[in-house]
Amino acid sequence: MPGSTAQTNKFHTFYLQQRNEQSVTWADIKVNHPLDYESIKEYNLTIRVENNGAQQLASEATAYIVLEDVNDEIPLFTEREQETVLEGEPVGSKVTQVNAIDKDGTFPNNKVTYYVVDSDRNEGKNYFEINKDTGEIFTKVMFDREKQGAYALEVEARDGAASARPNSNAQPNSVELDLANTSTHCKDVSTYCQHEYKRLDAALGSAGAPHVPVSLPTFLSHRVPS
Ligand SMILES: [Ca+2]
Ligand SMILES: [Ca+2]
Ligand SMILES: [Ca+2]
Repeated sequence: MPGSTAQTNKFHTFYLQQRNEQSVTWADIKVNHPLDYESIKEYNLTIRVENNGAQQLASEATAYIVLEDVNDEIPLFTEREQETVLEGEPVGSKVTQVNAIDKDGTFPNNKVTYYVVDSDRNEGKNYFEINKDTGEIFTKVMFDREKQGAYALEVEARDGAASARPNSNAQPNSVELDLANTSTHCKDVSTYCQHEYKRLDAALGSAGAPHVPVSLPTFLSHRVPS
């Protein structure tokens, strides 16, 4: 019997299918569509049985259905940023901190670990390192703006269990983020800095699209050095 809420089967998430075995009638509880732990974790179904006799008799029972979490959510970065680091700063200086959220309901399906992407096209991989637990990014070299003024860095967020998504080959879910880092020596000349930022924006607009089929927030933050 459908109740008044989703948890009590208002939307016919579950249905009963009767079958007869020898002289016993069974009722199997089946689902009409896939369930999502992140939306509803428990259901509470009222099941009613009636006879067909002249005097109608009936009784009701309650079935509690408790879902188990699977690793179906992908970590997503909460922002996509450009950051600056001053040239001449010592090795190990903190540049920024990235953050990704995994909406899975339980550990380790929602445990996020960060990596610098180890690919040839990742320009920044030799210049920055990332704390795998916190997402803090640090410099590995001392920068010289006259040699190179900006670096593109790709970082990855990965969750902590084999994926339950189709075609995942039991690998964790992961997503990559392109980050533009610029080394600058113009801390006090804000007009010049803004010009530099605009130039970076333009570059990002054309070439900075995420290269994985996962939607990232298009929010791009500016932090003009003060
Ligand atoms: Ca889910
Ligand atoms: Ca996950
Ligand atoms: Ca899940």
